Amino acid sequence: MLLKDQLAEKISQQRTRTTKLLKEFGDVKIDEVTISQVVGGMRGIKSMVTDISYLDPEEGIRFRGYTIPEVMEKLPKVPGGEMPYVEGQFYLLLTGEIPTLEEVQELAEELKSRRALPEYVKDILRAMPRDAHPMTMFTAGIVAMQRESKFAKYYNEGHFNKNTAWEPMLEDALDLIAKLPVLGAYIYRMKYRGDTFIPSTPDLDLGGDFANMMGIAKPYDDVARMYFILHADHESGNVSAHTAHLVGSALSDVYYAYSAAMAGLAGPLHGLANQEVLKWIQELMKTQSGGQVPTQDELKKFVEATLSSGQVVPGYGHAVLRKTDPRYMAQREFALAHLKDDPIFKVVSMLFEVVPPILSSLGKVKNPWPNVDAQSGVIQWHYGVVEYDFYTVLFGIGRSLGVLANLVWDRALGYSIERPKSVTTDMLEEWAGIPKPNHAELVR
Ligand code: CMX
Repeated sequence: MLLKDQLAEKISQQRTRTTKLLKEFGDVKIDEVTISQVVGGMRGIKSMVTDISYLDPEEGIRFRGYTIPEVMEKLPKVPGGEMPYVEGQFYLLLTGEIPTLEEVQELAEELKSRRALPEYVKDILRAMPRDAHPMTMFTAGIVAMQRESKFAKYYNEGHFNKNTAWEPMLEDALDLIAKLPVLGAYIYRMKYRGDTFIPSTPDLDLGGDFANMMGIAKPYDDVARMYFILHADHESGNVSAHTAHLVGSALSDVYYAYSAAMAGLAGPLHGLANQEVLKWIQELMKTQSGGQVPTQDELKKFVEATLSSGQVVPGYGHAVLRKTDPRYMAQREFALAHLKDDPIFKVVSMLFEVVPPILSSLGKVKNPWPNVDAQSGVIQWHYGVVEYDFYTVLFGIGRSLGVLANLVWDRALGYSIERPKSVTTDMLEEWAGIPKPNHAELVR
């Protein structure tokens, strides 16, 4: 496989760099940690390494050094489509090289041969209550397939070796990336389309086949490709990527690690925000303007009511980014070209003007600008995916590209089991110089 040959070469170069850093420069200090970082979700602490993507707070994400517009321009395009091959994004994330059309097509063929979803996964999904959240089904489907893990088999048969562990990890990553769109579409058609599963079509690429299995006509194939490419990775510290890295560090395989990551993605402050945005916009249109596009004043009133009830404005803000998310802008560009008259898109555009000044005026929000989730739901809605609790599954299919590339590299470079140290509140107070309260003060 061209991908595997290129990856093997890169791994041997990268191992030399990592070994040198550890052996010769292991004592070099790179950061200091404050109490607010320790108590406040480890924000900004530099404690993980990945070369797959880097999130600059001012510029946004770069995949292997390329900005989103560069990735969209340079990756080989699917014949007849506007968007690149999703497979090309995985090739880039894994090897750091923009693949040729031949390299992408070889990988696409490889993935096609791994698409089949085991029958027992379908049985498990069918045994679940139909009103279970699609992310619950998606997570369960992934963990159920753990018995297929080639890495677990390799480990259990006593073959574990730090030099070769990445190879069965790559096998698992390829299997899972190929199966996730089938799993997602199966859940969608079972839950929302009267159990009418559409089988995979072997001559279609990953994005095209997903659109086909969802039963949605063009240009939804390009929507799927764009969506999966944009959601592929956001460096390693976000909840889903970090969870997979943590679980994988115990030498758990891809199925365990990625199902755990999906449980994190299902949180309202992370991947669930895209469904929250659509729900919130529809509530806005229903309560403020009788289902029509609201005026700026009606919109402002709703934003303020959201904030005063103690809720966050979904789709706005970010833990690292400090500007408008370039993934928002890439989707906005697509929406302007394909659905600019859609009433929900009009509301999304109005929110882009109205929300940032309101959030800024609170004085505490570090980033008042929209993130990826503020834009993605409306595009799905426009093409008929109106069941918004499904949107996080779409995010989860895309996120596998970066997270699983990282897991392969984690094993290639033999990263250690993750085990940060915790401290007690007493210790923090002592380091802060706070005198210990006496017993009388404590009971007062
Ligand atoms: N609406 C209202 N208040 C917000 C806000 C928003 N969109 N974003 C941040 N704030 C508030 C925080 O709740 C926090 O308030 P308290 O001090 O009272 O707790 C304060 O501003 C400071 O927060 P921050 O440092 O700017 O942001 P955090 O790193 O704590 O949180 C995030 C980041 C994404 C969880 C937060 O901005 C948020 O809840 N946004 C809405 C949900 C959302 O869109 N999530 C998707 C994130 C995208 C992704 O997963 O990639």
